Amino acid sequence: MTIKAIIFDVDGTLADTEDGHRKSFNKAFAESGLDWNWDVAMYDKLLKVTGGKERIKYFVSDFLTDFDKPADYDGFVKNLHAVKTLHYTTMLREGHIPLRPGIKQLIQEARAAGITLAIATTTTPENVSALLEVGLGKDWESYFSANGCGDIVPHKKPAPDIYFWVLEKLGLNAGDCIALEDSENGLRSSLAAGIKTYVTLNHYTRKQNFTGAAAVFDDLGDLASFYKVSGLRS
Ligand code: XBP
Ligand code: MG
Repeated sequence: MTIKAIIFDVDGTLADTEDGHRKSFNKAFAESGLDWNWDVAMYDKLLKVTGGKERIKYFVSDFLTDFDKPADYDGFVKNLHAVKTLHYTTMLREGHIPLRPGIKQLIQEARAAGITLAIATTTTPENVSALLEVGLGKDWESYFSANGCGDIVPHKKPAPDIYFWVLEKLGLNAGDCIALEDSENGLRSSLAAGIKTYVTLNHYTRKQNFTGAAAVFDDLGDLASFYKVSGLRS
C-alpha cells in the first residue's frame, strides 16, 4: 500500500494538550462565578465525551445533582466554552504547549516527500490555528490539504464523521491513508472510517483500549521506527 496521506488527530497527538484544556475550563468556570473545578481524575472521566461543549453538558448531567440550568442552557454552555477557548488559545500563543516529539519532523519530511497532510479533530478551529501557528509557523495552513475540526460534522468522535469529511475533501479512499490518534474515541472514529491507524499514548489515554490499532507507540521520538512499522519508508 502506498500511503498517499497522513491524517493527524490534534489533542494528545500533535501536542499533549489536554491538561491545558482542563486548566482553561477551570479558569472559565471561576471567571463565570461557578464553583466547578475539574481535577485530573474528574477530567479523565469527562474525556469519555469529546467536544468541550458536549463535555460541559456531560459533567452537568452525570456529575452534578443540584445545578439549576439557566433558561437558555445551550447559550450558557456556548458562552462558557467561548471563555474557555480564549484562555486556551492564550496559553497556546504564550508557547506553553509544544508539539510532541517527532511531530514537526514527520510533518516536514512527509510534506517534502509529497505526502498529503490533513487534520481530523474534535477541537475548536481557533485551537488548531493557535497550536500550529506556534508549532509550525504562520504558514501552517499551507501544510494541510484538509482541516477537519470542531462542529463541522454533526457527530464528533468516536463517530467516523470527521474522518469521512476529510477523505471527501482529499478525494482519497480510506485505504490510501493512515491516521495518527491518541485516544480510544479517536481510534474508533478512524477505524470506523476504514483508515489504518497508529496510536501515540499520553497520560490520559495510556490505559484505554487500542484494539485494532496498526501499532501503538509511546511517542514518535524514534521516527525511524515509525517509518519502518508504517511502511512510510522501507
Ligand atoms: C479532543 C477533544 C476536544 C478537546 C477540547 O479532540 O475531544 O474536545 O478535549 O477541545 P481531538 P474543545 O483529540 O479529536 O483533537 O474544548 O475545543 O472541544
Ligand atoms: Mg486526540
